[in-house]
Amino acid sequence: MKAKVVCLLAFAGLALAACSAGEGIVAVEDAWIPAAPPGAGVMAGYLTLRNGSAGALRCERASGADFGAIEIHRTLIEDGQSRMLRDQVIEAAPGATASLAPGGMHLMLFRPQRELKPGDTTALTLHCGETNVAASFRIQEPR
Ligand SMILES: [Cu+2]
Repeated sequence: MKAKVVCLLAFAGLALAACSAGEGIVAVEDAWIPAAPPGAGVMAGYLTLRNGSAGALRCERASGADFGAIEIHRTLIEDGQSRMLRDQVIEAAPGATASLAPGGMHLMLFRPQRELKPGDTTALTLHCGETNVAASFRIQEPR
């Protein structure tokens, strides 16, 4: 059984995360959330997950105190129509990178519990089997 690893990242955009000894580095880069109009019931979260560890990462769940619920979605364009698939899994083989970006996979962040303005940050955790990956997401103007 692999030990539980908690990775902490102080600021979005930093490349390094601190992990417990004996595990490789799992790093979150470019973790951001497009700003939404005040009162919006849902926001989206994006990040790049770099798996420098020896084991595959498979993240099936995410959590964060600033949201009522979080799902992992994938946007699909079919016949010019955009729709979202739920219950997606973020996967990264050892040495590989998973990207969540506009138009593809994203964290769907329901019911913000406080107003999140550009420049604010919010802490989210990806739950990847025995590994929890925590990252600070920065609220930014939409790209
Ligand atoms: Cu979605």
